[in-house]
Parts: sequence; C-alpha cells; structure tokens
Amino acid sequence: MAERAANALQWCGIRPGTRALPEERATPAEAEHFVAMQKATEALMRHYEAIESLQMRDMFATDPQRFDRFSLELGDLLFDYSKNRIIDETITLLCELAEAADLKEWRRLMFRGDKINNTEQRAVLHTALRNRSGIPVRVDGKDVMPEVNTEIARMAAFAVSIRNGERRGFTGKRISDVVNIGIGGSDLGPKMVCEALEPFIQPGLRLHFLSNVDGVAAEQVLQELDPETTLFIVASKTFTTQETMTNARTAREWFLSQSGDEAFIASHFVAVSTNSEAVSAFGIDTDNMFVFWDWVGGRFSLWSAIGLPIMIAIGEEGFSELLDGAHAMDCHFMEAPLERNMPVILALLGIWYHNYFGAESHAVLPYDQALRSLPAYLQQLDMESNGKSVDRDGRPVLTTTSPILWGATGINGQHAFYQLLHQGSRLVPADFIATAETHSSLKHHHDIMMSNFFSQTEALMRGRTLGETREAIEDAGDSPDEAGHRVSHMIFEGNRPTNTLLLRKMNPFNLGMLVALYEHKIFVQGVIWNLNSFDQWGGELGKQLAKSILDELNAGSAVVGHDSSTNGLINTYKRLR
Ligand code: G6Q
Repeated sequence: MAERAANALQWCGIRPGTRALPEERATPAEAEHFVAMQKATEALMRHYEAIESLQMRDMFATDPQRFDRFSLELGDLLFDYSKNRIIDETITLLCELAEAADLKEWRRLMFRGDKINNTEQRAVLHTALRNRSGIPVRVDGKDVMPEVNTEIARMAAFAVSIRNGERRGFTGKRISDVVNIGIGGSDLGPKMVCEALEPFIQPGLRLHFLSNVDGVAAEQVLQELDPETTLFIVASKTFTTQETMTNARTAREWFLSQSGDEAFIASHFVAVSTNSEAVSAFGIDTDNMFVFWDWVGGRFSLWSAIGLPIMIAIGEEGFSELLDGAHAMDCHFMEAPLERNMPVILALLGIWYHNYFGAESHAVLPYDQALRSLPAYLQQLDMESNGKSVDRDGRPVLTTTSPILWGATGINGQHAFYQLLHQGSRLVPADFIATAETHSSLKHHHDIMMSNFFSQTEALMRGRTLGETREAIEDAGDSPDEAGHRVSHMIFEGNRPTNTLLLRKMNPFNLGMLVALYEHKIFVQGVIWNLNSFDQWGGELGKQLAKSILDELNAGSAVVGHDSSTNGLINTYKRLR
C-alpha cells in the first residue's frame, strides 16, 4: 500500500525524500486517498488531451441543447456554465475527482461543527450563523444555535433603536452616520454588502467604512461627520489589530475633543469582537459589545455580529433575508447531487482551468455598480483561504493552488484590461455577474450595459476567424487587402471560457445566495487541494513584523539590524519624513 502511495506521489511530480511526505509516513488511508486521486487525475489528464483542441463554437453549433444541459437555476439565480471547454464527460470526471477527494465527507464535517481548521483547532461554522433549519449545531457537544440566535436578537434590538431614533446621540439628536472601523474580514464583507444593498438602506442613514491606517483615510471620514449624530462600530475579532485600534483611538480622541465628556462614549461607540477584556480595556462597556465566536473566520464573518452595520443599514428583516438566501445556498450545497450542485460545479471548473489548462488567474467581472466591491471581497475570500503551499497536514502541496483572483466592474474593464482577456497570450477564465432588474430609474442605461454583458461572453467564446475578420473589414467599407497586416491583429482566437451568473434582481436574499455560492466554491477547491482553507498564517506575519519596526522608527539611532535594503529604506524614511 505504502509503495502505491509513493508511486502516486511520484506520478504527481513529487519525489520521495525531496518535497514529498516520506514514504513510511503514509498511512493506509492516505495511501488509498492518493491512489483514488491519482486515478481521477490521470483520467482527467487523458480527457484534457482529448478535448483541449475542441472549439466551443463548434460545440454550440452541433448541440442546440447545450445551454439547457450546462446551466443550473436556484431561485432567482441562473448559473450558465455552457461557455466552458467541457463536454458531459468532463463534468463526470471532475465529479469523480471530487468524490475521490472525499468532498461529501468534508462537507458533512464542516456543517456538523468538526474542527476542520486543524492548525487552530477550530470548527468552521459560518453556516450555523444562517442556520434556519431549527436543527442544533454542536461544537464540543454544545448546541451553538441558542447563542447565535440570542446575538442576532441583540443586534436586531440595537439596530431598531438606531433606526427608529430611540437611541440617540449625546445631545439628543438622531444617529445619521454609522462608521465601521475594521479591516480585512472585519471590513470587506459589511462594506461590500452595504454597497450592494444601497437601495435598501434606511433613508437618512449614511454608512462609512474606515479600514486603512493611513491618517488621510481617518481624516477623510471624520471631516464628514458630526459627533452628535455619529455611531462608531469598532469591529475586530481579536481587538488587537494595529490598524483598527489606531483608527478607533483616533476616532475616540476626535469624539472626546468635540463632546468633552467620557460619559458620552457609551452612546457613540460599540464594539464587535470575541475579546471582551480588550473591549473593556479600550473603554467600551461590554453591554455595548456584540460577540461572535472563534469558529467564525474573519472572512466568513459578515453573517455574524460583524454584520451589525448591515443590520443597522437594512434592518432586521433585510438582514434576515440575507441569512435566508445564504441558507438556501447551504441547503442546495448539502443536498444537490454533485453534478447539479452550483458551488461544486463552479469549483470544479476552476480546478479544470487552473490545474489542467494552467490558467494562473481568474477574473470576477460584475456588470452591476452595486457589486463594485465584490472582486475585492472575493479576492480575500479566495486567496486567503486557498493561497497555501502546504496541505492540511503541513506537507508540500502536490499541485498549484488558488489562482490569482482579480477583477473590476466589467463595463469599465472593457475599456481597460479586456484586451488581454480577448487577445492576450494567457487563458483567463472569468465569472460574469449581472442582475436582470435594475434599481435605477434610467432603464435604458441597463440595457446598454447588459448588451455588453451578453456580447462579451459570446465574443470570448466564439472569437473571430480570419474569414470573419475580412468580412468585418469589408462591412466597414475597407478592403481587407489594403488592411494588410492589420488583419492578423484583428483576429480573435476565441474559445475563452466564462461562467455567467444572472440574478433576477439585487436584494438581500439573492446577495446571500451569491456570497454563499462563492464561500462553498472555495471550500470545495480547498478540499480537492487538501488544504486547510480556514487559517491565514501568511497574513499573520505582517502583523508581527511591523510592530518591531515601529519601535525602530521612533528610536534616535540609525537602524542596522536588517538586510541592507531594509536598513537603507528605514533610515532614508527617518531622514525624509
Ligand atoms: C480574515 C483574516 C483577516 C482579519 C483581519 C482583521 O479571515 O483573518 O482579514 O479579518 O486581519 O482581524 P480582526 O478582526 O481581529 O481585527
């Protein structure tokens, strides 16, 4: 058995004794897993070689049912994956890979509350935060649902009191501005959701997000505010994050300098954290603190008390619909067969391009102003979760993981980087996301945008042959012969894969589904790559390193303890600042 495992490792390009797990450490279960993965991977390799040259435009021409066969619907969400370089067998083989990776078991363990974040010995239960089933979810034998529901009720009561003006500022004025001070997972989710659901925000309420420790960011936010009508939410799981605590202290000083009395802090500062001691030490009464738990990862936390700005903005009902939408996706993810399962298919297509076609990046292109921060949000969700080069057992990974996720609103991208998507030398699979109904009264704008949305994925798929290019030149009144060498620059090879996600409209429920779709996609990919998708040791390093350098910046003597580049840069900074 151990010998077969070693072969499997070698087949995957890992030589025992170099980067691989030493042969003797392979348990029978591991060996079996490697063999199953090897079999599934080899089948996919053979399949890749067989279909790599197939053209999507031919597949569409010969199969009028392709859209029906390769699209899925869940509620208001349509996922069209027919513009991918796949045939039925591709999906079958990719699902076999997921089976070999034991996806169903890992999925069960996550929802059940097992400590699958093994480096931190934590359960991974963002799904419990939106568990609407009434079924208990246990961590260490204890049902967490009562605490979850209590905290949601506390958040709701607080949000209502701000929204109806019952809870007011120190001079009796209504709260009109809510500032979330947090960074990373304590910022990106609430910010993205509040932007996306802007039409649902109570009129007269303004939301601000302060994350960057650059003083300019704090000044920009504070100068817009009136201390009498501003509520600050200090959001930090650890309540030790340097950027957040610095911004929070600055906000506190600004507030005190204008209000003049510490007693007023209670009406204007609340905290969201897992660290009550640090919250008290900061000067926020723990009665004004909302809690979550170590089994909620920062980047998965918008469903928890970290979502307080969302709850204040769109109300209890809206927040509840957001959770309902995510829960609907959770149920689909748990129950739908792998080959009809949206997050699974989305994940497997990502694996297909990254590990077989060698695509290094993945673009997210919302054609919806409301989703302008979705690429940044997903960048953290994806790259912090799966940007790993050791597997869950600390061994070097057998294949590359997490492509570089990037993107911007699609319509702006068309005038900027789409050149590379259409004609660049790299394959960049992309997700195109849009809503059918617009919240804008300028309906004709929406049709213009959507016509671009549809034409782009069609063009990426079809491309334009030499003959078609010559025809296009003629249609434009030019002679292809005179166009000369320009013709070759105007050919599009096509066959560039895209997924399309079309929502009926943007509302809390549909947004909840969309975000949960991506969360589970990332989980599935992590399982296939055998990663712990729920720690972030890479991100922790910066938090530690900067602290010692900050002391050096304030010391009088020249800095000598680093490499010559770092010493030189620090000393130059000290001279110039
Ligand atoms: C998320 C990461 C990271 C984290 C921030 C803020 O998964 O762990 O982005 O959210 O570093 O941390 P705090 O909430 O502890 O301030």
